[in-house]
Amino acid sequence: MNKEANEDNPKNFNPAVLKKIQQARKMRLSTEEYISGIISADITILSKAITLIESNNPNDFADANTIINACLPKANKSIRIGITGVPGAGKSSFIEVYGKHLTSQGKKVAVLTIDPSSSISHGSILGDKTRMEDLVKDSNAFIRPSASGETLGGVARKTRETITLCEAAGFDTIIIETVGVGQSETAVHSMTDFFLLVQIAGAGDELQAIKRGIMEMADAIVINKADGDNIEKAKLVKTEMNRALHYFPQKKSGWSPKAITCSTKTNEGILEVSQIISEYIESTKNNGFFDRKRAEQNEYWLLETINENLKQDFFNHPQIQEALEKTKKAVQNDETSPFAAAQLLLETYFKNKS
Ligand SMILES: Nc1nc2c(ncn2[C@@H]2O[C@H](COP(=O)(O)OP(=O)(O)O)[C@@H](O)[C@H]2O)c(=O)[nH]1
Ligand SMILES: [Mg+2]
Repeated sequence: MNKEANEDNPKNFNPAVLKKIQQARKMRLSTEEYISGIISADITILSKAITLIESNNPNDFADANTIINACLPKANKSIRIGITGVPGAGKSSFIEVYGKHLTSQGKKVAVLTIDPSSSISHGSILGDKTRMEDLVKDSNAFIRPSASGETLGGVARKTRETITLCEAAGFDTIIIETVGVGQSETAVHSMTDFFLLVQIAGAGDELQAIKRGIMEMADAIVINKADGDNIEKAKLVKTEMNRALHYFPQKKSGWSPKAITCSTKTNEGILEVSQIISEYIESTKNNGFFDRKRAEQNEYWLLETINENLKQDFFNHPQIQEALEKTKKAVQNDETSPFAAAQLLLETYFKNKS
């Protein structure tokens, strides 16, 4: 064996390399190290802390909660923007251009994604990463895809906690992209101040958003890809959208949403969207809606978390799991009513809860 490379002879190691290896080995930091690292805007530590709060290992829960609680007083000072729209509408492209616009003004931007399907379709995340090439390199931007292998409830809770950590690390604008399928819009809407819907002309899904109730949540709609041959079509959709918005009831925010065209290729309309968002924030801060909405969101997440945990505890209870299988059959065969059976199962659960 070559004596030079022997572990007992570390003199031959480049000290910088050795330090890196030692640092990598020391994966686990103390909660104090995490907290001070986040507050001093150390991005490496921020990333590690997010990984810790995303962990499903019960041994990590106490540390994660300590870190989140320590970050809370430093959080809450950002603007949170939710972005939705069908896959391919140009959400990531929009975030890249808008994000660059914000960082060029000295803002610090964190981009998070809510994608409960990411464990199945890694593609969407990879696509996002490559499409935000410029923003990824920007030292005033931080991009973090959502935790994979999670239910929507799990992803949503962790995203909310990630917002807290990013805010404590000094990010003043948090942008959250949803995949635009399923229920993820509702989750993102309930953790952001401003909700932007990205649409495209001619995809046949202009009306989908109305059907699915997403237009009602939107504070603004951008008709993206308004470039080349598509400009006229996009303008037409804009007019249609503005007409449709007119029929929606007045929003509690006192804000009247509007549709505009934009292109992430030509940057047309980006400044206008930026202005709309600023106006919205100013107007809702002035009329008290901004703070009221955040307080309501906190309450919503409190109840949501209790719901989730109770449900999980109930369905994971060994006695319930066994009884549930039998009860399902009994209910299918009309041997008992679903309501009486549910009552019985709940009683069994509470009696056997340690
Ligand atoms: N012509 C045109 N193409 C765009 C525009 N914005 C995005 N795209 C393209 O549309 C595709 C989907 O974009 P992406 O941002 O990944 O959409 P997402 O799935 O909504 O995040 C990509 O190929 C983009 O290059 C635009 O303003 N004009
Ligand atoms: Mg995307």
